[in-house]
Amino acid sequence: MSSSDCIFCKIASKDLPSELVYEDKHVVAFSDTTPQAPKHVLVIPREHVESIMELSDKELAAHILVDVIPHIATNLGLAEKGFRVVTNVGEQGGQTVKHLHFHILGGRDMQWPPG
Ligand code: DGP
Repeated sequence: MSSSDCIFCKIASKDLPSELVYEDKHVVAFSDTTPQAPKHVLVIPREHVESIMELSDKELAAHILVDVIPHIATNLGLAEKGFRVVTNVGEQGGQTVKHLHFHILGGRDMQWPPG
């Protein structure tokens, strides 16, 4: 299912351009347009899922976390020094795009706590 007014659905279907980093049958990853670190990639399911609160497909969740994110982080050269994975949920979580996405951030020291 895709949502006709969702920009990430349009990126997944290539109706909107993106700097593609990775894609397969279930997942697309592309560079963030407002990078918060030297390497900043967004990983999304092709299927429109609003956030992890609506993510019921365990195979898809495992694919993203076990296969895709480590693969991309390795390809970006982030595996050795480390990186951060973030998924914002809802208003107080700071989610601005209502299509599930995992931020991969790396290439600099990260601070904690986040803002
Ligand atoms: P969040 O705040 O967690 O919902 O993150 C949304 C991210 O999506 C934010 O870092 C900016 C990025 N973004 C928004 N619109 C676009 C777009 O059209 N293309 C790309 N590549 N990134 C976008």
